[in-house]
Amino acid sequence: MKDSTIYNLVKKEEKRQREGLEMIPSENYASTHVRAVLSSYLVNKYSEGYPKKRYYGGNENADEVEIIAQKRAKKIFKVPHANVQPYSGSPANFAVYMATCSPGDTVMGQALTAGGHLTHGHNVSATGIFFKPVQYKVRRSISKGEDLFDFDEIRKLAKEHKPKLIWVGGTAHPLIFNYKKFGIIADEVGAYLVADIAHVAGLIAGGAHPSPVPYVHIVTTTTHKTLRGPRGGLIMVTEKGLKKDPDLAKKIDRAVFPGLQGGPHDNQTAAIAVALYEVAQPSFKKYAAQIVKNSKVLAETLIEGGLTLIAGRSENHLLLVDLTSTFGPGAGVFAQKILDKVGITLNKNTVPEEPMSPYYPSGVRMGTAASTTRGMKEKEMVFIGKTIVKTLNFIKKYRMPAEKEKRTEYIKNFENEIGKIKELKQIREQIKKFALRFPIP
Ligand code: DSN
Repeated sequence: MKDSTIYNLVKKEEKRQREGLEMIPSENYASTHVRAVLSSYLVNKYSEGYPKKRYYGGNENADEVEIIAQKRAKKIFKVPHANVQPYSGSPANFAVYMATCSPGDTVMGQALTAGGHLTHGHNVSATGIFFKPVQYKVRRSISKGEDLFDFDEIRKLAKEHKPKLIWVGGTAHPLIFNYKKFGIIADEVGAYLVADIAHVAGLIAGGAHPSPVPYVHIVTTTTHKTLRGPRGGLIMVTEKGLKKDPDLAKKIDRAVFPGLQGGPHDNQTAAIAVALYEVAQPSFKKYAAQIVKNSKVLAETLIEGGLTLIAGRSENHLLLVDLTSTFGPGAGVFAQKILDKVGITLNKNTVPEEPMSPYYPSGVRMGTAASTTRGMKEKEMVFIGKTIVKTLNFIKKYRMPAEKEKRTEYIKNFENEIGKIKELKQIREQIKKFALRFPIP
């Protein structure tokens, strides 16, 4: 018995992914092996507990799978403890709060609108509701070579609020994180320091980026972004973490289960193990290096095309375009929509000191992890960058209304008008032809 409704939608999604360019920096293409294991018989199993200490029978294979996933994570990231059970990044991060804080404790993280993450203490997230968040920001414009962070300001905030926990890591941060400087500040105030490396885990694992491990107590990550695995999460405890609290690994494990989750998703654990096997191959090193090279070339191409980038550069897999000076506040909406029309998928994003809101933001965020998986290199990045610039030219005459109530109508009209532009249809065909030259796994 086949559910043709869902089957057809899955096939349509496959076509969309093949014929378009995935430039959302948190997306990637998992290998066929990862996808196969995800739909294996492990999907049927219940394994509450940890290997050799389960609450159900029949776990001899699930135990081995989880032990292998743990071993591979520890070896790749050079840590003494890894928990591979978090369902994804947000539960992984919440488990860290459970293990290290009590409700109401002060915590500190990079503001979402400044490139951080919801779970680093944003006010609408459980992490900002059950804990007392202090948020640090970044500078909007810096000179060449400068860091986006103002470390004097971050130190001042930490000393004033004495957080129990500090987060370093973000989702829209185009530069390498200076984990060492964050480590010094955390030590000065006696806070736990957690690196959320969800975006750059693959770059760290592949040796293209420095590791936070010597400077932080805990590391969390998702497994599906630059790490190129299934959707999932990892929490790792470092030697520094065990020195601060010898029970930290146990506390993390207890926070994940039974604190927050029930049975682990064994099929997901197996797929994480497969992804980590792939990460350990020499080809992954080349992949990680190529992601960064591609991102730099894409950044240069966009700048040459007249666009403004936050930090003026990219040092990792992503770049954040500030559209305020070129197309006005809120232009991220127009940019995402018009690029969707030509088959280039990226996301609207807030910029530091965002003048509008997360729903009508003034920037777009894009990345190179997925296109690099397809085998695209510098030459292809130049083509993509030029196509983005050419396409964005068509949003020149639009300005997001300042009055909120006028926006829905205005955007509808914008969509109608761009739907009639012949050149956009031609660009869509070019992108399709180009994308099909680079197969997806
Ligand atoms: N949604 C992820 C991202 O796009 O960066 C973060 O959770």
